[in-house]
Amino acid sequence: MNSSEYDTILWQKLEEELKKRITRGEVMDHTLWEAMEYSLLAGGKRIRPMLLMMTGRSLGASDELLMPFACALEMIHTYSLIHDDLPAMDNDDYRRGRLTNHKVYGGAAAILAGDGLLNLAFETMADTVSRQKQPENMAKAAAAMSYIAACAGPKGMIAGQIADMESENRRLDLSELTYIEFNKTSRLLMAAMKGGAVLAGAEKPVVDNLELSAGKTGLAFQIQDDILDVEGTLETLGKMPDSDSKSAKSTFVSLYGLENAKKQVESLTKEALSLLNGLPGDEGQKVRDLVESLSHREH
Ligand code: GRG
Repeated sequence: MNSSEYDTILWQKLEEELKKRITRGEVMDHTLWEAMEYSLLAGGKRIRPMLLMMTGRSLGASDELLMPFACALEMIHTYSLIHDDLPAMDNDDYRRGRLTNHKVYGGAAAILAGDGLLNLAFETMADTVSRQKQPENMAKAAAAMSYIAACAGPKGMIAGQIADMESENRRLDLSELTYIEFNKTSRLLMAAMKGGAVLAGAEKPVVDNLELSAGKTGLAFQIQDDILDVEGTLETLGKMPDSDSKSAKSTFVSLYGLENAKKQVESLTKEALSLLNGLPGDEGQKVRDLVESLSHREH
């Protein structure tokens, strides 16, 4: 199997699993589930669940244990995008190549769809923890859930989001911007890569290297996002470009300049990759390939 076949098969498996988990319940809840499904199945790149699966596989975890966590992480990521797009936050009209959730279903349903996805993510992880028959697996699953919660929560992604909201229309310095983006963007990549390693029961030095690598990957990812905001189009990005300059936001491009920002993406990616050197097998190479590909992504 070549590399792109492997990626396609894993991607399809994830899509099927996500579809299964978003099957709606009662007729009265129809709008809620439709709104949740609208954003979850809108064809995101699935970077976080792919990284969780590949890292966990490389270190010997089973798909059965990894898959629910991969799906939960994508649900958390999707909720964050729905809420980020709301008029009270970034007020965006397009996401994943289609109208944003609130543009289609209205603000109240979009808030609830985000809440629904977040809760479904934790239900999915908690069910998986409680289903484990072997105590070691139960402990690994509980530790992964706790770490993912911390990354997504008020000391992680949400901390980054409030700092971002509060810094609008103010020029940030590099350390403030790095704090915001590390929390907003790196944290869920850390949840993916360290989460996969924790589920595999990997040794501490391996887990620590993955966490560090994911942190750098997230910053490179965010700088690339800022570059695409300048260089991309609605067609290539699936959302409006130039939104940052319209909202007078400080970005890595506005602080570093475009060329230096590109150099930063390169050097952070190099550092992230060197921390992944020891990741074993073909699956380890997949993780390195994916991290490397993010540095020249076009959407
Ligand atoms: C609302 C609590 C809360 C948090 C929102 C993630 C986030 C925090 C805001 C998104 C703002 C943004 C565009 C950040 C840039 C990095 C990023 C997370 C981009 C979107 O992720 P991709 O490119 O998206 O992986 P897809 O759609 O492919 O999944």
